[in-house]
Amino acid sequence: MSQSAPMAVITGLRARPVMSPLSVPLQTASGSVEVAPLVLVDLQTDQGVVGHSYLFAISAAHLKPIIALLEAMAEMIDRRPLAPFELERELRRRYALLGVHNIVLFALSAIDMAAWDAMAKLAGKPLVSLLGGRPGPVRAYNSKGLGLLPHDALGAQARALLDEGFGAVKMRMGRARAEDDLLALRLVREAIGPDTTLMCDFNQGLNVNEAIRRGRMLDEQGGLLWIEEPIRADDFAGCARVAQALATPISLGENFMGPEQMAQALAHDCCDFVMPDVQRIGGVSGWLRAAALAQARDLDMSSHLFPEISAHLLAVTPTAHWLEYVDWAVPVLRHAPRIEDGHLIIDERPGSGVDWDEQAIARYLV
Ligand code: SMN
Ligand code: MG
Repeated sequence: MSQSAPMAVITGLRARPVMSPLSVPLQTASGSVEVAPLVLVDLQTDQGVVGHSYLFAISAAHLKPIIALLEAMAEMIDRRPLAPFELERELRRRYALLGVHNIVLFALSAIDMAAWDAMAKLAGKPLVSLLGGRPGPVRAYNSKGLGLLPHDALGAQARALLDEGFGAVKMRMGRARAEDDLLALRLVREAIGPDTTLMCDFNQGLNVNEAIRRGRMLDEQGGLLWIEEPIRADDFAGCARVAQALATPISLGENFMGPEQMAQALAHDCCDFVMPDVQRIGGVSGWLRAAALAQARDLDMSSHLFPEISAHLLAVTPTAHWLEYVDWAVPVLRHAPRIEDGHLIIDERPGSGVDWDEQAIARYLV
């Protein structure tokens, strides 16, 4: 056997808040995003390698509590081996009484992602290779825009999003009147042509009865690959009633809080497609378990936000479906993801695709 390098040990964690400007503001049925509040995490090791990850805090008000959690966890894992599954077990044990949920899970996921990034950098490989896959193209849709815009702005924005190199886009729905969503759908479809893949997202904006009523109208109009989060995301029984009633597939998952909650949701047969979010599902480690749950039920699995690391993960996901592309972290990244012919191209650089542009960070730091 060849001699292997000694196991790296964690020596510190730095979490910095930035406000990253969006190239296209996004208005949804549950609030708008104009600037992305991000927490940038650096996990230091005794071998000089630093692992990176970032979190989306949703609102600037949540930056401080998330950073406080990260700093508390940093003390718990100080001097521990750089072994993500062990870190996860330890942190889950320490947070059992508080509950491994929501922003606790965000912080845990950030540490996990940074630990995997550092391991890949130490191995000199892209994360996808460390996980048993290969770098290459991952099919992606452009999710940057098509918020609840005025009708006359939709066509031009849809075409502009495709012109960035994509063959698929997602539009938001949940206007006060169903007829206005249907008109928006017709206008976007006219602008993108019959063969472009189109998804829609209600961001939990409806109740069960209204979701069934509107969903039937969308079924009739046709042409949507999926209807995302029509109702409250954790009402699994309600989601199951909606999915049962409609022909268009229902996609859920950005609010699955860890693989455990995903399993509970799937036990209700509440959706046709899943799309976990790497900061809520438990980072790389949580994603791998979620991918097995999706595989066991033969459910197509897409990603939510975080396209840089999610591309590596989808490339090793048995039922991989679509990567959601947004550019929200691009202002602080050294390398923007490369998009070609409807795909994000994972390149050969070691790590998870997250490296900082320190000059830009200095500009956006809060
Ligand atoms: C979304 C998520 C987070 C912020 C804005 C919009 C949306 C999506 O649900 O799936 O992209
Ligand atoms: Mg969504």
